[in-house]
Formats: sequence, structure tokens, C-alpha cells
Amino acid sequence: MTLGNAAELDLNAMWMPFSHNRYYKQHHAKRMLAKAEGSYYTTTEGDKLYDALSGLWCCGLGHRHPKIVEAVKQQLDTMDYATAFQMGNPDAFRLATRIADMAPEGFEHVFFCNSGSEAVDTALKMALGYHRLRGEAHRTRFIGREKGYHGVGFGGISVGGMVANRKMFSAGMLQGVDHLPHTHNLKEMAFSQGSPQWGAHLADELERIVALHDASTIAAVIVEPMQGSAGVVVPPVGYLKRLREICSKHGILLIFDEVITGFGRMGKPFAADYYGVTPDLITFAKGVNNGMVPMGGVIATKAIYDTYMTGPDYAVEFFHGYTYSAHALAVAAAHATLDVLETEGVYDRVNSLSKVLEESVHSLKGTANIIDIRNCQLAAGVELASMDGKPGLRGIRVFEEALKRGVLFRFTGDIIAMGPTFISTPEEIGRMTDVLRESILAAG
Ligand code: PXG
Repeated sequence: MTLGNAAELDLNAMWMPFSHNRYYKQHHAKRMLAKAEGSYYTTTEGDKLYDALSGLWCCGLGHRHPKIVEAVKQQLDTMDYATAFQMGNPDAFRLATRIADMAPEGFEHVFFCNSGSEAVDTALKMALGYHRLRGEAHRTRFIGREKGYHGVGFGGISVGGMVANRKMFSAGMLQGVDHLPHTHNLKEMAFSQGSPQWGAHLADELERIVALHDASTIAAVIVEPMQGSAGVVVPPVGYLKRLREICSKHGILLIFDEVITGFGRMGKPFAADYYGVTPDLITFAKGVNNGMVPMGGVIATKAIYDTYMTGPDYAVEFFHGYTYSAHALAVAAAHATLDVLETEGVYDRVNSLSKVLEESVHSLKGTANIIDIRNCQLAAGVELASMDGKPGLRGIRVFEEALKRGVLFRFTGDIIAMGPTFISTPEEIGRMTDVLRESILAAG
């Protein structure tokens, strides 16, 4: 894509993902991205846009980080593609070791795939097989959570709790899935800074669900430690710990979907570290290689892996995998990303920037139409009152006003989400907040 020729483009053929295709194709001014560097995109019109969501939460270290670009270029000169089925690539094994070493105590194995959706389906399968291999094949149910987002595979939408993502496809849903209540409650927690004090008791609903179905039928509970796609819904103090306790008590696996929270955004390698709660499986994607090449994966405990390592040693243990599992380019990008995370003081930077973000976004309190402001480390959400009878319209208007002012926000309904790059400056965070205020006022 070269700058300046978007006007001649035929937009018809591309069916855009999770988009208002017809509206976009009529109103794409400033919405055609041609270049990216650091915390900024450049549109085809030549305007710079501050990237307030690090891509889609994936480019925390900034776009085209030179060390990651270099690693991918070098890999291209060495080996393009190599199957990971019954063959190996040394860098993939090294990467698994590095990720397992970063993960909390007890996590020793990494399975690679190419997206968050695949990671979720992989983790759900791992959980089912684990119980079956242990002679508990009756544990088949999954428990997700309302407002949860776990990608778009049939497994992911089944345990997910986004109504719009589910209703059209209800015929294809997994059987026997139940959902915890979400923890988003404006009356009790609006304008909380960090984790809300109210709401840990909502984890006790898991006891009720377990009692209803009987623990012996339940394979796993899956939650995002912080719900990103729902518009940054932050876990109440003590909530995740309580979920962990209930799962352990009933022999249920706990899966943390860390597709957004893993690899830096929490100021720790994982949300599990940040909250001090250890699940049994961790799904990841996005930040693992800074969004440079598609990659996802699941980190499993030794106990789960060892359960699979039975039968004759020449037999396949887990009938699952993807053509592009551990793709050489993705692996190279991930090594370089981990190098940067380990050596450039990223976690400290995220921790200090998180305080700047917290103070900055909460200064918006009192601005017309804002009904909640939430933040969780380097993520924040601003919830707006819906326009009468037109939910979502205010969100779009704010988004468009902000584009005019040089900031690319993510809107989900009437919630504006922010996940700044880890390399942003305090001034950029301040400017982002100023633009949000101006845009909300201009949107009316
Ligand atoms: N799990 C979680 C927790 C996610 O956030 C996925 C799984 C699916 O990942 P893939 O790679 O299959 O898209 C995600 C994706 C947003 C937004 O606006 C969030 C995601 C994707 C697109 C937009 O918050 N998360």
C-alpha cells in the first residue's frame, strides 16, 4: 500500500472482520492505515494516528520494533517454514523453554498455535483429554463467564459470554456449557481505580453452578483475568483467588485466558503473577511476539502434560496441532520480543506508566456522558451513556472525532478502550486523554 491512492481502491471484495462493512466502505476517510512505527500509524492521507490500543492489544513494544524486525528478516534468510509434526526446529524448543521459565511455578510445557482463538480451543481440548486420561471422562462441562471473550472458534464462543458473537451460531455451540455472572456493576463499582473492592462474592456463584451440575461433570472453568474485549472489566479484589479455591476443591481445572494480559501489559509476565493466583492452563497470543507474525499457545502444568505421556512411546499422545504451529517466523519474532522484555526494563516502564494512565483517565470523571472509568495496569475503559434508543452510536461518534484529532481508539458499543504501547510517554498518555475528552464533548 502506498500513501495517497486509497481513493481508487475497490473496497467491495473484502469482507471485513468484526466490522460495519457498509458504513466503513462509505466512511473510510482516515481509516486506511498505510504505515506504522512505534506508537503511531500513518494513514493513506498521510495523517499520523496515535495507536491507543497497541494494534488490537498486540503491539505493546511499539510497531516495527527494530530488534523484532531484524530477527524476522534474519529468519527469512535461514528457513521459512518447517513442520512441527514429528519434526523439530531448535528455536521452537528454545522458545517453549523460555516461555515455560517465564510462567509461574509448575508450568513446564508450551503448545504452539497461531491465534488466541486456537489457543482457547487447544486449552479446552487439553482439559477434556486430561480428565479422560485420568479415568474421569464424565468431566465434560465447561464454565465460562458472561461478557467473556475467548475468540471465535466454536469452543471459544461457547464459553464466551458476548451475546452478539453467540446468538447467530447457537446451533453449533458446545453442549453442557454454563456461565458465571459477569462482575460489571456500575452501581457498586463505577469509577473504581484498579480492582473494585466490591464483587469477590460473585465468584461464589461457581459453587452454585457446581452444585447444580455436580462437580463430577465439570472439566474446566475459563476466564480472562481482566475482561479486555468487554471494555476492560477489572476483577474485584479477591475474586480470582476465590475461583481458584473453588476449582481446586472440586478437581476442576482453571484456565486463565491471558491473550491480552500476557507478556507485559500487567507489568508482570502474566496476570497470574500480578494477581498471585495460579491457574492450571494459560492461553496466550498477541504480545508473545508483539503482533509481528500470528502466534498463540497454551502453557500447561507438568501434571497435565505428564497425564498425556502414557501409552507406547511411539504413539501420538495428543491428536491436535496446526500446520503453522511454531511457525519459524513467529518463533523468531517471539525470541526477539522476549529479549526486549527481559533486557529493556519493560515491566518497570509498564508499572510506572500504569500510574500515569490511571491518574490521567480518572481525571475525565465529570465529563458529560461518562458513566464509568476503569483501569487495570496498562489498560483502561471509559463507558459512555448510550444515546436514546441508539446503543453504540455515541461510541462510533467519539471514535470518529478522535480520528480527526489524531488518536485511534477502540470502541466496543459505547465503551472506549485503551491499551497504550509500553513505549508511550506520559505526555502521549496525557494527550490521548485530552483527545478523548474533546471527542466526547464534540460527539454530543
Ligand atoms: N482470548 C482473549 C482473551 C482475547 O482477547 C482472543 C482470545 C482471540 O484471539 P484471536 O487471535 O483469535 O483474535 C482474544 C482476542 C478488543 C479486541 O477490541 C480483543 C481481541 C481481538 C480483537 C479485538 O478488545 N482479543
